[in-house]
Amino acid sequence: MKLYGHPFSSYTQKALIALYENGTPFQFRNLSPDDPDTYAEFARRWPIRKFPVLVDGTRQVMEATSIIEYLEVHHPGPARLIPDDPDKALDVRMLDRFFDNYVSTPQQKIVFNALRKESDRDPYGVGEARSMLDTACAWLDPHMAGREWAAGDAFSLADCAAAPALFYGDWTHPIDRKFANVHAYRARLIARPSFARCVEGGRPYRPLFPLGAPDQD
Ligand SMILES: N[C@@H](CCC(=O)N[C@@H](CS)C(=O)NCC(=O)O)C(=O)O
Repeated sequence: MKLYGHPFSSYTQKALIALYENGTPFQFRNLSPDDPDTYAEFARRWPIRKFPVLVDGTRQVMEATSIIEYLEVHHPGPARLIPDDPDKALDVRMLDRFFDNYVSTPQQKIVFNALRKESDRDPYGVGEARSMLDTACAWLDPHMAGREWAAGDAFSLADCAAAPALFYGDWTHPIDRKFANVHAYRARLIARPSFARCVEGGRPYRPLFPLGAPDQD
C-alpha cells in the first residue's frame, strides 16, 4: 500500500495513527515541495488535492476516515479501531465526525487564514472558528470526565481523529486551562506511541506553522 500525505499534516497523521496502531506495512509518499513528481502523481489521482490518499493495488481511498474504515475491512490487525458492535461503532463514528467538523475544521480555517495575504483575510470567519473551538471544548470537557478514550473503552477511530485535532487545536487557539479533562485527554493522546511517532515525524516541519509553533509538546 502507498499513503500519499505529509508528515506535518493533521489528516495524514490521523491515517498514520491507524497504520502504526496495527503495524500495517505501507510505503509513505511524502508530498514535499522538493518532490514535484510525487505531488503530480497525487494530483492526477485526486484532483481535489486533499491528503491523505491511500492506494492499495487498483483500489484508491480518499478521506482519512474512509482510509481507516478501509484498513479495518481489508487489513485488520490486533487494534480494532471500529467496534464490531454496530451500536458501539455508531458512537465511535459520531465522535470522529465531532473532531473533524468542530475541532479540525475551525482549526484549519484559522491556519489557512494566517497563510493568506492580509487583504484576503477573513476576521469574521476566524472569530466564528475560535468560538466553535471554545464551544467544542466546552462540550468535550464533561464528555471526557471519567473516560480514557473518546468513545467506548478502547482506543478507536475517534481517537485517531482527536489526536491531531487537539494537538494543533491547542497551538492554534489555546484550550482554556479550565477544560482540565480535555487537557488530560490531549496529553494521553500525545503519549500514545502511534501518535507520539507522528508528532516526531512532524517535528522538523514546525517552522512551517504560520502562527508560530509553541515550545511545548
Ligand atoms: N476531509 C479530508 C481533509 C483533508 C485535509 O484537509 N488535508 C489537508 C492537510 S491536513 C490538505 O490536503 N491540505 C492541502 C490543501 O488544502 O491544499 C480528510 O478527512 O482527509
